[in-house]
Amino acid sequence: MITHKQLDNGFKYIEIKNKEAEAKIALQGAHLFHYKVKDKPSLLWLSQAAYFEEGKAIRGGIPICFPWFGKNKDNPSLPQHGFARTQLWAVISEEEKDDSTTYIRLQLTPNAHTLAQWNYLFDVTLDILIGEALSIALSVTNTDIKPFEISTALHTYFSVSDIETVLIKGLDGRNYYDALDEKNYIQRGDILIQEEVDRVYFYPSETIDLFDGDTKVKLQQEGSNSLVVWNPWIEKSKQMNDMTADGYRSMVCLETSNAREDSKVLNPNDTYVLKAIVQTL
Ligand code: TA6
Repeated sequence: MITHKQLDNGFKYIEIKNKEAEAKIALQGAHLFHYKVKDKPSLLWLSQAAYFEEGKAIRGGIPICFPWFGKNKDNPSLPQHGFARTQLWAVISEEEKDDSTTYIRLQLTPNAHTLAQWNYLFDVTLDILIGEALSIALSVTNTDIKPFEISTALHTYFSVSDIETVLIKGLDGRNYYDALDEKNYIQRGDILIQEEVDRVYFYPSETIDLFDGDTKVKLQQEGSNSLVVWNPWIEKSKQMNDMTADGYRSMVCLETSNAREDSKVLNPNDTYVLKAIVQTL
């Protein structure tokens, strides 16, 4: 079942329920903020203090970062992670493919606001498949007559039972950029998080595994040569109005991206696809 809903403040979202899974997608940002497979815990983390308001990104789920990830290189005063997550997207397709798979396609095209921040013509779509697995694919086409450079992310917040006991596999031996001290390192072994972490890993395995007790979450990436790992920990959380004091303990971001050196230049008519498939095993 696909239902279009609205909060009292006018904030619009789509609710999806099928035999295998349920999900919620906000039209602002094409933001998937809930996904749960039957008899399994919610896969995505959502802050208890998240805003559901026009112009504010939702803290949790899968924010879409486009056309830049992090700070804008040329103008750091522009909004972090680009405008896609606070723009209203259009639903251009919705279909119940079978009783356990639902498909939604959303689209973002330029308007006065996007052109004022980034003077390029583009066609961006997000294809979401809700079923036993979650598939999410961001397609960017350059519809301009000049090339442009993009850096994007599916900034996925995973829900975990206790951050300090979680293990992330698939990054051993990879180079990473540490945004906290702005230096480069090589990862040795699997990742255990017991402090603030904000890193961009390059050339990760195609499959990243997140171990949380008996639960294993498998993340497969396509079109991505970088993966961001982030947890704000205690002090950074205090600086965010949409994080509760202990919210950081139940989340970790594993962000399928093309960040930093992995950014892409698209010539006119080029299309770039960034995709993540996630499944709880
Ligand atoms: O992906 C990691 C990161 O870039 C961090 O540096 C942190 O700022 C985070 O994203 C969240 O950004 P936001 O703009 O949503 O507060």
